[in-house]
This record gives sequence, structure tokens and C-alpha cells, in this order.
Amino acid sequence: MKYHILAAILLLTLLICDGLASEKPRKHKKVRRSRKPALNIDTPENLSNTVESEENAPEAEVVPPEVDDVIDNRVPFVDPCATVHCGAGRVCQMDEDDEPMCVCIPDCPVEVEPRRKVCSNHNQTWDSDCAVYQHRCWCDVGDERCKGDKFKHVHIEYYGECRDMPDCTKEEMSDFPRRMRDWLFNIMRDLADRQELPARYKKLEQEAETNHTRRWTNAAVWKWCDLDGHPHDRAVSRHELFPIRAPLMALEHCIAPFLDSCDSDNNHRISLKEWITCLEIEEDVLEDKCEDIEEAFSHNI
Ligand SMILES: [Ca+2]
Ligand SMILES: [Ca+2]
Repeated sequence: MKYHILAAILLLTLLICDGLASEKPRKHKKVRRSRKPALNIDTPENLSNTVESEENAPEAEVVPPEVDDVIDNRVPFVDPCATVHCGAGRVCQMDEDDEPMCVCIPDCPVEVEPRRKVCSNHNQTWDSDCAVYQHRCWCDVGDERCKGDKFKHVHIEYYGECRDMPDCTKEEMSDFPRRMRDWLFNIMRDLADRQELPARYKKLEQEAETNHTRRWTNAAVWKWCDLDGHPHDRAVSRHELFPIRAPLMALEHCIAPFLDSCDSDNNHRISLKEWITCLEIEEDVLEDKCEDIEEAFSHNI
């Protein structure tokens, strides 16, 4: 009987141990299954836990407040040349008294590409526009490298090497204002299509699209206002004409005589009236048109 009881106790002990042993892995499996999805779900609770754990992390204390103080106490370096605008061919440098001053550009980049070459008003090919402006600066300041007084006013006539330009015939010249008007309108339209037309000119462009009698006038007004930039004085100087003159010269040999003819009173400035007349647009006085455009635009902002 005793043996039976002992055998029963032993069997029971074995069963209990076995049962516990087999239950352990199940508990682990349960834990793994229940934790895994929680890692992928950013519940507000999990997020707040993350923030809290990051706030408590030692990394947060790596940057002590003293470091910020050191940065704040440093004298900030402001480049005095940052606000100085030097003309073409000049760069800003500090003089002996640590004052910013414009000097002739010391070195122009060495250009090997023919398309970087420019043709000057003396019909001479230069390596780059930089070289032209640098030389003009030398003559302006009396540098010994200046090759003569005539270079005091040297400027770029057109891009590319100098070439023989065919003469603009009478017939070509008489047709040129029409072609120029057409070109101006198409440029304005292209800029509008590409969302590159400044907002203050959009109304002009839209009116030109819908009202054909305004097409040429509005395109002409837009370009004239656009060219009258520096100085903004209701007149387009020779310098301000550069953005249309130089790039077009290689393509349109009549552009130079055409633009020269626009300055009818020969004061080296093209007024809006002269511009409109030159483009053969019949329109009354438009002298303050640019101001009106800018004023209307600023009121609509
Ligand atoms: Ca001007
Ligand atoms: Ca004039």
C-alpha cells in the first residue's frame, strides 16, 4: 500500500513538473505575440512614452546652456561687402582702413568656349564679357593696363565672335517694327504661359489676349516698363536696352539700327512715346503707364 501511495505521489510530482515545464514556453510565446504589433502602432500613448523616454535620455543633456551663451556672446561676423553693389567689371574689397570699396575685378575666368566670346562696339572679339568690363574699369581708374581712352566706353555689342553683319536694307527696316511688335507679344505670352511674367503685368497680358486692338500696345508697354529698371526714371537708356540688344544682334541684324532710330530726339534715352512711335503703334500719350501698373498692382495686394 505504502508503495502504491509513494508511486502515486511520485507520478503526481512528475506530472506537475512536466505541466509547469510545458507551460513556460507557451507564456513566452504569448508575450511575444502580444508585444510585436504594439511596436508598429503609434498610438498617442506610445508616442507620449517615446517623447518621455527621449526627454529623459542622457543625450538631451549633452548641450549645456553655457554653450548657447558662448555662441550668443560671440561678435557676429558681418561682411561689409555684402551690402555693397559694384558695377560690371568691379568687385568689393576692403581697403587699408577696413572700409569696403569697389575695385577692378582682379581676374576674369579663363574662357575657352567660343560662345563665351563677345563682340565689342569697336568690332573686336573679347574672350568674355568679364574681360570687356574689366578693361573698361582699368581705363576708368587710370590703370596702366588700359590700352587707350576709347576703351573708357567699351561695351558689348553682341554675344559671340565678331562677324560681318549684313546691312539692314530699307525693305527689312520698314518691316522690322511689325516683326518686333510680334516678337514682343509672343515673348510676353510665353512668359505668362510659363508663369514667369511678373504679377503686375498679368492684366496687360490678359487684355492683350482678349482685345486684339490692345495686343501690340500692351506688349510694347510691358517691355518698355520692364527695361526701365536702373535707374527707374521713365526712360530707357542704352545700358537698359542691353537685355534685348545684345542677344538679338546675332539673330536680327536690323535690331541695332532699329533701336538707334527709336531715340528720335537723340538724347540717348528712349521715352515711352518714342518707343510706341518707333514700333508704329498709333496710341496717345502713355507716359505714366508703368506707374499706373505698379500703383494698381500695389492696391490689389
Ligand atoms: Ca531708366
Ligand atoms: Ca530720346
